Amino acid sequence: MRQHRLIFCREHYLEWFINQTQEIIDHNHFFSKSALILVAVSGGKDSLSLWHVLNALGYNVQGVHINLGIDADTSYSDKSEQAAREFANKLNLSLKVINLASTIGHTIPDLARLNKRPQSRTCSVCGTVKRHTLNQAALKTQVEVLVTGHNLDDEAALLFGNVLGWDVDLLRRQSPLLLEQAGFVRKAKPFFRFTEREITADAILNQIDYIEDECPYSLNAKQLKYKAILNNLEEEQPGAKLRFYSTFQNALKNGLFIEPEEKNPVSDHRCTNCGQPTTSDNLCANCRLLSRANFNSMSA
Ligand code: Q46
Ligand code: ZN
Repeated sequence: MRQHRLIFCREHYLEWFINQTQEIIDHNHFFSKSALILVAVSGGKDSLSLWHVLNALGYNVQGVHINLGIDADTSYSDKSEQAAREFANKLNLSLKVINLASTIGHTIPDLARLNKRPQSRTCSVCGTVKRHTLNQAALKTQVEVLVTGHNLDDEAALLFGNVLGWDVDLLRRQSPLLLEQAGFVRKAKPFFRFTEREITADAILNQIDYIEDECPYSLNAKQLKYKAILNNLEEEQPGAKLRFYSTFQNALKNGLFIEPEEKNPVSDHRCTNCGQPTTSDNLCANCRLLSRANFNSMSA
């Protein structure tokens, strides 16, 4: 690991990884040992490794998986669900599976199509629905915190995209910890300092059976291009990704992009359908997607 100037054998790598995770959680005050934690489990290496390490550290964790109904031909979503279920069974952990086709009547590709979104915008539909569904699941199970397996590569690429567009609202909210506020559960990303490669090493060394297939929609995603750019930079300047992300976080803490007090739109309104907070006067983004899809499928 050139960015840390460290070389480990298997045993010491696993020890380093688990200790680092604990340190990141404590240093950032993510959650306490007594908290009930919901892990968003996709079936990929990041979320399974996160679930594994939190369980090993003695946290009270349960999982939630959303079957998105993606790619009937290659069974991408079904294989992801299977990986999550097998992992839960192996470790005797509790997992709740939410199948979108049964709960809301549409898969993600259907929702995108019925909302007349081009294929390239499927991820934004998926992101809206996932955020909504996970928040709802966390509120229902009354957990204290929802955790996701986002890693440094994800966070740095997201930051890069937000900086390219100078999207101040998104920049202001880009944090590994989002505090609980009316209608929104507390969210944490305990792996935000680990690179994808470091997490893959943990998953392989722990013999975690994760799904290696990529979601078919991820191939066009801008995020992948940003990751490639940052990886090139990292190759030349080890530690560049971590510096880019952590100096931004420090700047945020020091008041960069402080939200004007009068401009806190989140808690102003509630969705008239589901009751979750929204900036709109009527339906939240998730319920707008559903209502358009239902309308268009009836009139098709
Ligand atoms: S699952 Fe959904 Fe991702 Fe697939 S459709 Fe895009 S956002 S790429 S993490
Ligand atoms: Zn709603």
